[in-house]
Amino acid sequence: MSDAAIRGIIDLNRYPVDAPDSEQGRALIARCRAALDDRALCALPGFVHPEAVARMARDAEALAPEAFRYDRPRIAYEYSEENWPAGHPRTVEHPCRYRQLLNYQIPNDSPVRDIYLWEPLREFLRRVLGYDELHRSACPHLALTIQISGPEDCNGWHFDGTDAVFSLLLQMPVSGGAFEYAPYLRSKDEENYEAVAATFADPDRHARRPEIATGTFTLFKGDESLHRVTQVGEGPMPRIIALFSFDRTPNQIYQQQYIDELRGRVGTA
Ligand SMILES: O=C(O)CCC(=O)C(=O)O
Ligand SMILES: [Fe+2]
Repeated sequence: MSDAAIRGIIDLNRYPVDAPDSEQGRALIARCRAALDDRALCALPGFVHPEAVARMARDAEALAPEAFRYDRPRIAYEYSEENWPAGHPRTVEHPCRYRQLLNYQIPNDSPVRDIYLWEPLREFLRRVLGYDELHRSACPHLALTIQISGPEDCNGWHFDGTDAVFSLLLQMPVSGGAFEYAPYLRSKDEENYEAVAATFADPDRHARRPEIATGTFTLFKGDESLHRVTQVGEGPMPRIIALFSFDRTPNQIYQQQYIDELRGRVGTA
């Protein structure tokens, strides 16, 4: 990816991701880190130029007929074999419906992939998170995905299974489709089920709804922060968001993890 080509996509004057050791680059990293520490979310508005955002949204809509349809209630947690009492936050199911373009369906020459594969961005994110290593996911399905949500689609309350999630909002519907979250609601040591239940019951009181404009690149601590996307309203424009998957260990393939887990369960691993 040439410098000029990436400059046509990312606003590098505003966000000097490619110069992490410059004064401005260091300041940007510090600002992102402070936002993540403070509220589990760092939004970089105008990260991608409007024309590039519009093209990405158009390309995604053109591919939408091929996207996979998900329509199955989910619980907020990874499934476990423990039996939780009815009504416990671990058993409550939330509607979850959207279409998703999987990694292998997104063309190699698309600008969302240019962003994902651009080395300076990976290095920038690694520095923001303060990790020794940060790798692009090797998953042929979920490394880079685009979610497309039309009327009545939504993403139910959940915690992510990965440390950090990176997204780029490409299009917003006329109504609904808001991202809501409760920052650092749980930690590695404290599940804080009462607060989770309270958030399910009264999101207006317990969750935040940050204004996120299209073209915003967002870093989010989704593993510790409960979040959802509210139902999209009627109208022709779907909500479209690109999701970039990175991991602290190399060669992560989500499907392989599931297969390994299943093997572990039936004792043939
Ligand atoms: O669409 C969003 O804003 C968030 C998506 C999300 O939470 C996820 O895919 O895990
Ligand atoms: Fe999530």
